[in-house]
Amino acid sequence: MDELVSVTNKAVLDFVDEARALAAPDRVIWIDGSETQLEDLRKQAMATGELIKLNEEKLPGCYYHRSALNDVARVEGRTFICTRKKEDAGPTNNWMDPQEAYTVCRDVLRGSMKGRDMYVIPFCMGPVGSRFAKVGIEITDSIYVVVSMAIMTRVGDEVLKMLGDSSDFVHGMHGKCMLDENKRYILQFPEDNAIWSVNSGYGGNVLLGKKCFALRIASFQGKREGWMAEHMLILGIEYPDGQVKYVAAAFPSACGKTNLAMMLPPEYYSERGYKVWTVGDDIAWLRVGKDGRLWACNPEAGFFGVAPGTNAHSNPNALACTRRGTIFTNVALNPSDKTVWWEKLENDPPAGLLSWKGEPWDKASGEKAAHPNSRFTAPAKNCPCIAKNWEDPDGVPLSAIVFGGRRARTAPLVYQSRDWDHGVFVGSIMASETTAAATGAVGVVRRDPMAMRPFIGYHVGDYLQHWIEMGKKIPNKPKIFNVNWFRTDENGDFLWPGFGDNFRVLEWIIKRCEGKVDAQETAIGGLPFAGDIDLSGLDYEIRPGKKFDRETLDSILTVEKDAWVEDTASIEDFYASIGDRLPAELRASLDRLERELKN
Ligand code: GTP
Ligand code: SPV
Ligand code: MN
Repeated sequence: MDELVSVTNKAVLDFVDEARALAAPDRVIWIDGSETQLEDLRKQAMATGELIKLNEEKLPGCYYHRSALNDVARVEGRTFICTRKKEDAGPTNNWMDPQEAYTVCRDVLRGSMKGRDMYVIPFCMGPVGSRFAKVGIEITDSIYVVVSMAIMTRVGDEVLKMLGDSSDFVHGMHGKCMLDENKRYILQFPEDNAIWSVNSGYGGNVLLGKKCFALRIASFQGKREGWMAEHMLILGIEYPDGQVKYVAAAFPSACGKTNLAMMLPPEYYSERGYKVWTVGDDIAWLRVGKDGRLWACNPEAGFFGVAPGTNAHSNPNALACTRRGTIFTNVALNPSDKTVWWEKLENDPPAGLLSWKGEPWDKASGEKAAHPNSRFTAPAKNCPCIAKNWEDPDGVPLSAIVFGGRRARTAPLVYQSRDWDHGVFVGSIMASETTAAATGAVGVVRRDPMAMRPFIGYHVGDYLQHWIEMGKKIPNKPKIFNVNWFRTDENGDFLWPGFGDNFRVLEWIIKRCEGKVDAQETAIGGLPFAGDIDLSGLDYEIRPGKKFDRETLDSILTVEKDAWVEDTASIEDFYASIGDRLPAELRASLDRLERELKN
């Protein structure tokens, strides 16, 4: 028997009826957002082993989950943009004809929820009631998805109330089905405001509010409506005098957004009263404010963060987020006291760990206890450094936009673009080594414009053009920079200390925005004079016996012409793939770069 509900929105009811007729669940359960209902669902999931309750004293309200072994990351190869015209999906996306896509998915979903419950999750991206917030309805047969969406977004009756009788919502249809990876499909229909996801139960494939909606569908909406949806963290830097400056930064998956968003400034700075406040760690919706500045909102309500590497030194704030009300996925489990572990959490793993696969873990085997893409799903309100204004419907005004990839060589520690259009060029030529956040090879350098390659819901050339057009609408533009925390030496050791010490680079960036420091003009843009990066109190060993010093800093603040000439060849290939939708402004910037590298 279905639960009795009094939903009157015809479009929502039709959508749910259609899903019920197709998937044939035993019952339909409407998620109302109440703690009582969520607790009941967690209990059901515990009974089947889908969730394991963790130690209530050490990790109150926390749960452990393992996904299927074949289902541990986003699947870019099986993610499609289903526009009516193939050319509108562009060269960076897989494309499927919408009619064919619906047919394929219907065949997979048909009868797939027999013997299961179907949950209807009304969710809101952005604070409920905000004029910029957007509503989705996600249908799913996974309790894991329900409880995760309840952390990552705002869910329940208040969202339906906000929607009223409007049909302006994203139709999200998810079914775990048989978790068959050969029939796994993550389908976005930007022209229909719809997302269909089948045969996965993991993260970005199934928490439809996140990458599928807040980036792929929203980027398409933003192009139409004159705003932008970007893969960016948002942070505020508080100065000793109480002023706060905001920065948004786009780094590809697993390239340091959560860490930068929650960073603790080095002691040298914190002692003087500098602080960092988190507004968001993964997604930013950007709009031009009435004051002519660019304003950024975080549409999410939680953090879906990479667990390995998170510890009391690298990111104490992220660790603090995970101490209550958190779901851990694919980390290692300590069954004796029901706590969790992952690589680099502490130096010594406790004895008797079960690996992310659920097997006794043998440290000597060389296998990782936690999957490299294991994650925590934690409420944003847990974050000790969450900005007081993080839910302000207007967002926060940006002083700077920062792009950055994971590159062992070529890209210097930091440089500044000459102006907005050149900044768009700098974002468009971003390249980064692939990581475990998506299936496939790790460590392969690929072009990843604005860290959005897997998330642009339309043609990349049109997307870059939209960036150029937006620049014309922002009278008081943020300055645009590029950073690279990941330069390595010949042994593969990181040359730059990273993490909290990245504050030193942020400080230079804000000084540049305020015209308080000079830069050396080069072919790629403005680089700092090494003396202007404050190294006070910095003590970092690149490897035992080799300390970071001024010389190391010089080495990552130079433009290596040979490497850049090699890079421009690969940029030419990438631009050629974009074809005639490449903005002329970007072509001109590449020509200028090539010319200046010859001098
Ligand atoms: P997604 O959630 O996939 O979008 O990832 P993210 O961009 O938020 O990356 P996150 O901050 O989780 O960092 C991913 C990995 O990069 C972790 O293993 C971190 O330890 C490592 N990392 C983050 N910041 C730095 C840094 O400044 N230097 C170095 N060397 N590693 C870093
Ligand atoms: C990313 O891959 O950029 C993530 C994780 O933030 S997921 O939600 O799985 O996309
Ligand atoms: Mn991300």
